Amino acid sequence: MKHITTTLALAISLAGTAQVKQPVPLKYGAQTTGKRTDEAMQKWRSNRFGQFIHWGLYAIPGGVWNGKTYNYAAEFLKSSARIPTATWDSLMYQFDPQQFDARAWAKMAKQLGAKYMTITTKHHEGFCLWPSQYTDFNVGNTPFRRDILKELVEAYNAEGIDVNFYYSVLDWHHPDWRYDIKSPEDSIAFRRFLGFAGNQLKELATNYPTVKGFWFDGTWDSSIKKNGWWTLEMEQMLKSVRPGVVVNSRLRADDFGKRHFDSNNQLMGDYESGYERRLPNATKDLQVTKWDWEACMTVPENQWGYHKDWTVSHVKSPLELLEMVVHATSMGGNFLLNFGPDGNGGFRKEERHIAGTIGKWMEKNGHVIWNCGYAGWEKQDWGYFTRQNGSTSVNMIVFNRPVSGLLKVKVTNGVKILSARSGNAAFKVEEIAKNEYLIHHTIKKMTAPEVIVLETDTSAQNTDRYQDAKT
Ligand code: JFZ
Repeated sequence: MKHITTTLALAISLAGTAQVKQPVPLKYGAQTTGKRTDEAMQKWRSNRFGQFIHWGLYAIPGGVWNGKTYNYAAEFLKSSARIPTATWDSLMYQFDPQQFDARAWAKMAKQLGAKYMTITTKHHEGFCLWPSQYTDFNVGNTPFRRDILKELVEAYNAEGIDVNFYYSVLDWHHPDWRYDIKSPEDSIAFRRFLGFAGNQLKELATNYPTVKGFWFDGTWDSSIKKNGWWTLEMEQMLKSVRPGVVVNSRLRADDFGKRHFDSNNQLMGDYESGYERRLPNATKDLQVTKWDWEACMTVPENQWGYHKDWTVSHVKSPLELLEMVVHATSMGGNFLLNFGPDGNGGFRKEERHIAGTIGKWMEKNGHVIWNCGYAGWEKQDWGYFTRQNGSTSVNMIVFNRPVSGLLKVKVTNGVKILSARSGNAAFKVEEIAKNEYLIHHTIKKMTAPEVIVLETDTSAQNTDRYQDAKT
C-alpha cells in the first residue's frame, strides 16, 4: 500500500521529463493506491466466499400487498406498491420471527462453506436490526425485542465466521433524508441526516467490536454525491474506531461526485463493489485482478429480501452458483451469495438445498477457494484456474469436460508442469507445444466440478523441444 502523496510526487517529478497527465487535486478521493496488505485485509481476501443476508420488515409481506403480488425486488415493495411510510412502518408491530435461531443460521453458513457473512443492519426502509439509540424504528420496539444483530454476530463468530455490516445510507423512514439538495432547507435537513447516519455507524462500530467490515449501499443519489467529504469522513471514522475494518467502494464519492473510482481513476475504499448480479468476463476483464473486489449475487433474478413467489424468474441452481464462486476466485475476487430469510426467521427450501450442495463440494474442495486467487494463466474452455498466493501448485476446476477428455493448459514462460492429480488419481501430462500442455483426463462421468492440482516447476529451463514458428 503506497500513500497517494508518493504517487503524486512521482507523477509531478516525471511531468518535467515526460508527458504525464497531471492528476486532478482531490481532497476526498482515494487515500492510498494498490491493494491493502495488512493482516485484516488479507483475512478479508482469503475468505473469498461469503453469505449475504437481507432481512427486514419486507420479509413479512414477502412481495405481496393486499392480495396483489409485485414481482419487483421484495425489499422494494414499499416503493413498488406505493405504500405510505406510516403504513409500511407499522409492519414493525408484526415483527415477531419465532423461528429465528442465530445459531442455526450460523451452522447453515458454516455448512455452506462461507467464511464471512454480511447482514443488512438497516436497508432502504430504515428499520434497524439492532436497538439503535438514534431511532425508535428498531427491533427493540417490536414484539420480538431481541437484539438480532448481537445474536447473529455472536453465533457466526462462534462458528469462526467473520461478520460485516451492510448499511443503507438511503433511508425511506427518516424525515431528513433527501435525494437531492435543492434548497437551503434541504441542505440543513440533510446535514442533520448525515449526523444521524454517522451516529448510527459509530454506534455499530462501537457496540459490535468484532465487526470486520462495512458494506455501504444507497449512496448513489445526488445528495450523497454532493457530499463526498462525508463519505471519506465515515471511512476514516470507522477505521479509527475499528482499526483494520474493511470498507467497500460503494460508500465513496470524491470532490466531483465521482463514485467508486475517483476523478484520477483510483479506487476509493478498500475493494470494488460494483459487480452486482454479474461477474467480470474471465478472459477480457483481467484489470480486476489489480485490485480487490467482491461480486454479490441473488439466487433468483432480482430478489434480495424474501419473496413468496420465485416462479417468475430463473432460480439459479447450486452448480451455477458454485461456478460463480470459482469464477470470482479465479479472478482474485470475493463472492457474496444472498439469502433472504422469511418473516418467521426460516430459510426457504431452495436456499437450504443450495447450502447443502455447495457446502458438500466446499468441504472437500474449499482449499481451491479459500486463500486462493488469480493464477496468472490464460483461461481455458473447460473451467478455471486458482492458485494460493506464492504457491507453485495451480488448481484446475473443471466444469466442462471436452468429449476427448484432453484438457488444454497454457503456462507462462519458463514454467513446467510436473504432475496432475485429482485425489488419488494421477493424469498423464503431455507437453504439446512451447508452454502448452494436455492433461489426459480419464474420469468419464462427472457429477460435480472436478479439482485437478498441477505441480509446477518454475525454475525449469525451456527445453526448446518446441520452437516458435518463424513467419
Ligand atoms: C441495492 C439495493 O437497492 C438492493 O435492495 C440490494 O440491497 C442490493 C445489494 O443493493 O441495489 C443495487 C445497487 C447497485 C446496483 C444495482 C442495484 N448497481 O450498481 O447496478
